[in-house]
Amino acid sequence: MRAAVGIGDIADSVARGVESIGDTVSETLFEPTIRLGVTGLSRAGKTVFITSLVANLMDRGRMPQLAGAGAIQTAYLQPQPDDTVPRFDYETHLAALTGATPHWPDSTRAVSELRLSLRVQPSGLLGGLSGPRTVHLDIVDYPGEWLLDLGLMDKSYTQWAEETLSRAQGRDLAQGFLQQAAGTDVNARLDEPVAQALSATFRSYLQEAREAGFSDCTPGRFLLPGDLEGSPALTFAPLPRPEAPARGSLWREMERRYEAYKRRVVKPFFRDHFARIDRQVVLVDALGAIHAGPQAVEDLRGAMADILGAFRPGRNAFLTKLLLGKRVERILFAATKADHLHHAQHPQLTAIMEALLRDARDRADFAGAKTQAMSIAALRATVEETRDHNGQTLDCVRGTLLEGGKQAAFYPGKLPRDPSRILNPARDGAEDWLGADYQIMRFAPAVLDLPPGDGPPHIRLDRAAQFLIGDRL
Ligand SMILES: Nc1nc2c(ncn2[C@@H]2O[C@H](COP(=O)(O)OP(=O)(O)OP(=O)(O)O)[C@@H](O)[C@H]2O)c(=O)[nH]1
Ligand SMILES: [Mg+2]
Repeated sequence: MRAAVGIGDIADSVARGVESIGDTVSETLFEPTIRLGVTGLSRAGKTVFITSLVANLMDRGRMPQLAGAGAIQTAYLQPQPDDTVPRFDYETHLAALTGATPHWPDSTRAVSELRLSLRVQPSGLLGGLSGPRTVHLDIVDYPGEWLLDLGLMDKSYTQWAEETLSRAQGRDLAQGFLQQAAGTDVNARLDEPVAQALSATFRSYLQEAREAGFSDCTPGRFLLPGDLEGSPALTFAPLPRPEAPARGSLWREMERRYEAYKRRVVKPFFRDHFARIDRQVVLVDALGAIHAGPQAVEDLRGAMADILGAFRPGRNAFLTKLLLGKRVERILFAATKADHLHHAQHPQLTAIMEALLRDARDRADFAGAKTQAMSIAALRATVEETRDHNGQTLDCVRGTLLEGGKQAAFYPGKLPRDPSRILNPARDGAEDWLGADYQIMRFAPAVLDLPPGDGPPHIRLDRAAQFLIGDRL
């Protein structure tokens, strides 16, 4: 019997409007789908997060904080609903992490998707009466860099080029590109090699700017081209508008390609992926940035504010139209790789994440979405160890070093209780952390000997799952 469909489920599927058109009626009514977006800047830990989450949802022994875990009878992978999106290569990534000689998975460069279906036995009064139901969890992995392109949708080529060129004026890194642009007759007839050379120089400038810690590096596909490498939509650059742009000129063609980029690259991503997300996790390598110094933290703050800005649709006319009132219901903002810190320091890391989130939220609210900040490790690569050092006890972590393969215990430094001690020097442009030093070691994933029923070890992945999907189980 399948009578116990909650009013909430029906209301939900109605609210999901656009998406449900493609679903069959029975699927919409009886088999609710949760679309979970997983994003973060490159190397933030997206692939490891998805792999470990799926493995821990299939074997739930280490998921005590996921309240609905007991109700899940089975979890299994199914073909995803979107035929044209690459499948998230779960098996390969899991084999990398849990094989005999575990290693971190390869970097991924484009959007991918995986459907995990959960057979759930509802609890409560009606639960016992109805049979189990199926909840589909569609997990979508996409680069955070792509969200930064949202700002382009409301901008013409002239506006974008003007802003980009004026920002570049003050930067040493940009001088090569600026000179090349200044030496080009932008109103001359398009000459493809000239367009390509300008675009190539502009792109290396963007990449260097990104590495130097600037976060306003659009177009996002210039940093992470995915499968569009070399296509005309990615072969443009900002140029000053001539008085009277001639037909067939370099400037006109650049304008056309910029518009093509918006129409053929940015818009489909927001329409086909972003606009359909119900729940979102934004992963952040906060410890990596703290280790790299105040400028990296300030850059991270800027990029996170921009990324989170995409979840406040009211600010962008294009997105408001696209979403038709639908919104992301929950956003988890998670510091990853917390296994680099002894748990005694996790509250400090979480406080830094909360401060970053508040900073983004203060400027406008997330249209009613629930938000939470957390420190997690999707795959725990260390164990904790307390050591005596010159009469003091130090809370360390121990693991296998990625380089050399030796075991080592290591003390990362003491994070301040007050997050402003990290964020203020960053904002004030400090060169380094006064009187403090933060270390980070790269550990290899540990060799695992998993008891039946247990997924890979993690830190608070169950709490993260509870926040993201617990209410829907
Ligand atoms: N110790 C530890 N390291 C982690 C964890 N998650 C990720 N890492 C490290 O971070 C690196 C990047 O993780 P990925 O999951 O590949 O990150 P990504 O965001 O998918 O990266 P791209 O695909 O390149 O954008 C890994 O190679 C590990 O070195 C974790 O839970 N613990
Ligand atoms: Mg990846």
